[in-house]
Amino acid sequence: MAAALAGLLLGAAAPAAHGGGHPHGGTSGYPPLIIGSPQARSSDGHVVVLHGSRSGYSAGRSTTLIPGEAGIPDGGDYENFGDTFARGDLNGDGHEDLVVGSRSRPLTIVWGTADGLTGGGVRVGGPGEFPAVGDFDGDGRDELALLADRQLTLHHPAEGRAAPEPAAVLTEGLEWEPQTPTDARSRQARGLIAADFDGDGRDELVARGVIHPMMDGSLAAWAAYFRASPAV
Ligand SMILES: [Ca+2]
Ligand SMILES: [Ca+2]
Ligand SMILES: [Ca+2]
Repeated sequence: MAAALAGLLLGAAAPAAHGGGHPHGGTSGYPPLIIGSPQARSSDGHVVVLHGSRSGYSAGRSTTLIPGEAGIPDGGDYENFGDTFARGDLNGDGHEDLVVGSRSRPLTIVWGTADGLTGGGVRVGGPGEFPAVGDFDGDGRDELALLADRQLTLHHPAEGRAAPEPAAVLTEGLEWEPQTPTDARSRQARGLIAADFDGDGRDELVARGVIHPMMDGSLAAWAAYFRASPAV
């Protein structure tokens, strides 16, 4: 199951921090804590991974993921790397991977290894898309879901370290789709969460966003629940 987008704020150096997660490895006590800082480095952004120990976290036990370094693709200036993220084992190798979003660039998958998130990265999806990772078909393998302003796309599990391929557009044919060009322009995605809400062993998705402006100039929020089980 993905532990995506659970909120946690750590200190002034983490302007956009998300955390939580599940232990893996089983011997180090506290699980790794992921902190996205999209405003860091003059808005190029980075992600800090705090490695847990039995006594908690310390700044001395951390890794900083920076675009252009250690095999992570470089998105250039103002990438806002770390604006969103989700974690899970996307290629089924037993090591947790991290999907990192950006407002202005495609997302990046940073591959996990036995030494942590050191396997380099690959691009996936489009700019500003929101990621979530979960086992949506209950086969024991994680899949990636990406929410754009106008559609929600499910991806196949990754093969090796290649980018996962799109498998299905979950919003295709739904009334959820924009009905007019005006709707299409005004609809904005704001977040995507994967969790097993009904306890059946398969993860569901909750997408949310806003539509603006309404006729009176106000902002309307929307949310959609996807109990997705297509073959992927
Ligand atoms: Ca993996
Ligand atoms: Ca699955
Ligand atoms: Ca479920």
